[in-house]
Amino acid sequence: MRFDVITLFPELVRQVISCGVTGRAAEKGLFKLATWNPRDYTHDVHRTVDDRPYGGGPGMVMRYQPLADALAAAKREAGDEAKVIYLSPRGRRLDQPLVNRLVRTPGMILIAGRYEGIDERFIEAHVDEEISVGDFVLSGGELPAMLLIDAIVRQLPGALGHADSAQQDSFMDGLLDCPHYSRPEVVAGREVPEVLRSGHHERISAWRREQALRQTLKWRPDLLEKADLSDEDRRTIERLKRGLRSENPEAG
Ligand code: 9D3
Repeated sequence: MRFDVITLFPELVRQVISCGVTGRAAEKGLFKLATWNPRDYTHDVHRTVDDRPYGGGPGMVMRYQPLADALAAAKREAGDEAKVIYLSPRGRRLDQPLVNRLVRTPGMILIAGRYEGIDERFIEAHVDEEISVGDFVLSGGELPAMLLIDAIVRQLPGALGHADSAQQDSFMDGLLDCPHYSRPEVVAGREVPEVLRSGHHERISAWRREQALRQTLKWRPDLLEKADLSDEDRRTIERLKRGLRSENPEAG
């Protein structure tokens, strides 16, 4: 897999991706990252990448030509088939199903914008897909591009030390995770739940499933509508709801 990122801050993207899981995956050769700076494709002495918006208004717009020339350079290395993705506040919201689809593509060219955005004609002419990371305002597309790369790379076979962590992530897909504990057995007067020390693997699995349902009911009840639930899960949820209501009679 390869990622080509078109960005005014290539060192930022490289530094973040070089850390942790993504850094080790790069060392293992699981993916390649190349960056392309539109500023390197300008022709004026000031190396101008932005200009004032037609029609007036605040802020600046990224110029078409440096972006198009940076993209052409990226495509010469990535290949003409590489999908071009623009990280954009108006795009489709990133979620795990979208990540899982992108994991199955050989690579992509990511466009990270700055200022108020990029010239619309660049999007019309060159962009295949627009992706947003959520309904809040950021200063540019670099963090969203890094976030997307991180989410994809950790799904690549061999990226995680623990062989089936990614598998387990997608297995648990739809529910929040259960709580985790490590040594010592007692800390600040709080004990590790007894069942986790019992060595009884069936009881541990049942406990973790119930905890996952409990966390989801408490923090993200909306997720339960789409989650893949067994009849046993549904009975557990009804029992947990009765428990929650007696703790907090105001809530649903
Ligand atoms: C005043 C209208 N703003 C649009 C919401 C202008 C604007 C703000 C921030 C235009 C671009 C940006 C920079 N944001 C991104 O490049 C971006 C982004 C984001 O701000 N939120 C969530 N996902 C993304 S993906 C790229």
